Amino acid sequence: MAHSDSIIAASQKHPTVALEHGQSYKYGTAGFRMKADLLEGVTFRVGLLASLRSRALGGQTIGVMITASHNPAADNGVKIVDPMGEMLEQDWEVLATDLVNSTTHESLAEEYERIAKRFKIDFTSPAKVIYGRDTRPSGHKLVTALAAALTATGTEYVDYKILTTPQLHYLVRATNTEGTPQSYGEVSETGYYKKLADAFARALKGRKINGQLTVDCANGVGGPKLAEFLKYIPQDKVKFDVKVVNDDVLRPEILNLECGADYVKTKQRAPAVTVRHQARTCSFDGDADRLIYYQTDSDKGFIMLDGDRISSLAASFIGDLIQSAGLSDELRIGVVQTAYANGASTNYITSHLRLPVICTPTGVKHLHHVAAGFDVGVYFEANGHGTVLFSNAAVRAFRETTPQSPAQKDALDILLALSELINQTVGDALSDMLMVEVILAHKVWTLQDWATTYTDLPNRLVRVEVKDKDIFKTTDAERRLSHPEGVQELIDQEVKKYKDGRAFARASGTENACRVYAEAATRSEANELADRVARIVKEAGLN
Ligand code: G16
Repeated sequence: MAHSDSIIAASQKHPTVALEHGQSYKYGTAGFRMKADLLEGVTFRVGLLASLRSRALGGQTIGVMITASHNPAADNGVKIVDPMGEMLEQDWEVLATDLVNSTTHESLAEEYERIAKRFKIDFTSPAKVIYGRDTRPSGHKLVTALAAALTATGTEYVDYKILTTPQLHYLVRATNTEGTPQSYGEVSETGYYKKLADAFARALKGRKINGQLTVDCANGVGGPKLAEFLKYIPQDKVKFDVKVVNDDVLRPEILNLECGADYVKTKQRAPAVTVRHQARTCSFDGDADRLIYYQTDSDKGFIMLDGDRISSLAASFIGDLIQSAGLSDELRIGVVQTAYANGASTNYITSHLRLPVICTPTGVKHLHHVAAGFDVGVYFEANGHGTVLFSNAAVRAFRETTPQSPAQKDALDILLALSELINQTVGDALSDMLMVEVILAHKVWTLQDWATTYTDLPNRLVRVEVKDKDIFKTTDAERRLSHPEGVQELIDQEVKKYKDGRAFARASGTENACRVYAEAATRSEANELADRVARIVKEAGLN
């Protein structure tokens, strides 16, 4: 009973709140995410689990991130990051759910001991946790609860204060690889900036970035962090003209409000404050792990380059480089998408780029896992969340292949720089933005050039309020509903009526709502199909 007394005493100061309608807490796609005032006790308990996880893994450092990303300012969330910077292993999500739903302080301590016993945890061994939070004011209270759990369990910890989510992922991996041949970078926020700035300059290889880039930071943590990063760019080598907008983090109520990547993608329109015709613009979300590019144009209207576009741009550029580097026979490239990927993008990647595409359920943890099976695994959700993973064999080949020509040397140098520029732990808006800028500079492309690679099928995403989203269960990588019974058949009947029609409904993993996606040959048909499917879901969700 190593920590029971201290856990019970500390837990009394950070109790959980019973949810309405007897609902229970669930570790979902993005950890626990909900109204911030429900999260203090939850965060305390997540601290207990993070400590157990560290001890179970021989004292490796575990991360905890406090953020509700694209959700409204009143929400917050807490999630655990595994040693190599990946999302928490799925078996442990269940343990997190059990621990958080313990009804009393005593049963919480018992559950903690049970997990410790199951994993043969030695409480005399060290445990280490590092954590960060986004700019939400509620983060203060939550980190206090987290620190109380770490103290109660004799866990060493470092509070990195305000960070983007991908920065915390970087720091976890950097900490666990420090001093090893796999060292991921200096263990500091500065180390992250230096690594990215150096790789950015090397990947550009003297190519010029074409004109100013406007960056909408969703009034979140990405604003101050981007401003900080820009100071590290070697001015003698790179001219990068960035205009930062929506970077007010002092008024929490405007976080993600009518701006940011989620707003742009869902509404398919630019935030009012960035509307400047012809400006190359991109948006981060509230914790800077999603990225969407766009431009408003008097002739063509609104051009949006979402996660699917970033994915195909990266796959085609890296694929060409691998060919120029003479490595196409050695390295396998693949693309991972979700059901939200526009049908035209999937078609372009398979038919034009001739690369394999695998579809997984929503949630970067699913995509990341599958992408890691390739030598170069490109994964992006349509919402702009994603990255490109390089296997050890790929990085070794970039580093050790002896070039036979200047062109081959260039390709190998750029590939190596990209493998350092692109965040290997998780989707990272800042790192992805730099990757896009590098590719556009090499291709000498404008956003219009990029947009002409294929034509998106018109599509619409709708959020549907339902009584209990958990009655909606899916199959086939979320492309079909298995429950409530009969609902999928109703959706199928509607889809059949539309040319190039495709639609699906799924329960959100981050909000108490269902999402409906529809695409069809024309905008009005896509809208109509989305409305019809949303009505079916609304009706089914009344019970
Ligand atoms: C999180 C996940 C993403 C997912 C998104 C929306 O993003 O990390 O993988 O696409 O939620 O999920 P859902 O539709 O299930 O609510 P973020 O940026 O909010 O952390």
